[in-house]
Amino acid sequence: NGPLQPLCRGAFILLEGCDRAGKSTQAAKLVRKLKARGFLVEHMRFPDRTTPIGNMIDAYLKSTKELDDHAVHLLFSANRWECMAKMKKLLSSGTSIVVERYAYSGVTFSAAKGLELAWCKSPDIGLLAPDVTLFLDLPICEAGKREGFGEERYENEDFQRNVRGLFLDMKHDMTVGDIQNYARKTIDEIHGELVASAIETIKKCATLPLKDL
Ligand code: DGP
Ligand code: NA
Ligand code: NA
Repeated sequence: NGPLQPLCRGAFILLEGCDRAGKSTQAAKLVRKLKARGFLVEHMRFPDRTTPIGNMIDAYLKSTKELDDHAVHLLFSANRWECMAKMKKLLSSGTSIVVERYAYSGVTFSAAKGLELAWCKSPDIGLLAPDVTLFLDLPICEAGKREGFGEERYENEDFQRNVRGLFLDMKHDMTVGDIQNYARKTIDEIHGELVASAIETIKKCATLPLKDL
């Protein structure tokens, strides 16, 4: 008969950064740690290559398919839109999500090809907004030395330098969360800071409404 407990929603925690910056490693470690601490959490990544739209994106990234730059841009955005229902359901049922890449990658990768910034942003307007964006900012020359760099389209140092510049320009744009830089630290140091930031975000957002980009 006491007061109703407010239903706590999950937090949308986004990891962004250039290629080979360590997002997948950090996302996996973060999800494991949050689960071990008793939080409900799921790991997601964009592009989600498992859907029909994701299959087209995958073929494009592996250069087995050529596509117009605008068409590709819209496919990446559509790939985020098709996951919105699932993401909203998880968050509103109290599960947090750790997501690799999102609309920042969408805008920066296309703008780095020369597409107009405002045009690049428009298809992502209305997507669920992240509660915090954790930007892994590895120097491009170091990313370029990492295993596998160069296997996919976009993985060349000049292009990645452009993308990084655009990421940094967008710091105060398109998000309601902070962007934090995690450069030049060890995997475990970065991990510790991401865990602290994620837990702070989960607590802070529990009773706040979800927002859109
Ligand atoms: P990943 O699976 O995180 O390595 O991403 C694959 C590649 O696709 C990587 O080079 C980044 C790029 N990418 C991710 N999201 C987008 C997007 O929305 N638009 C474009 N053009 N590229 C993207
Ligand atoms: Na990649
Ligand atoms: Na990755």
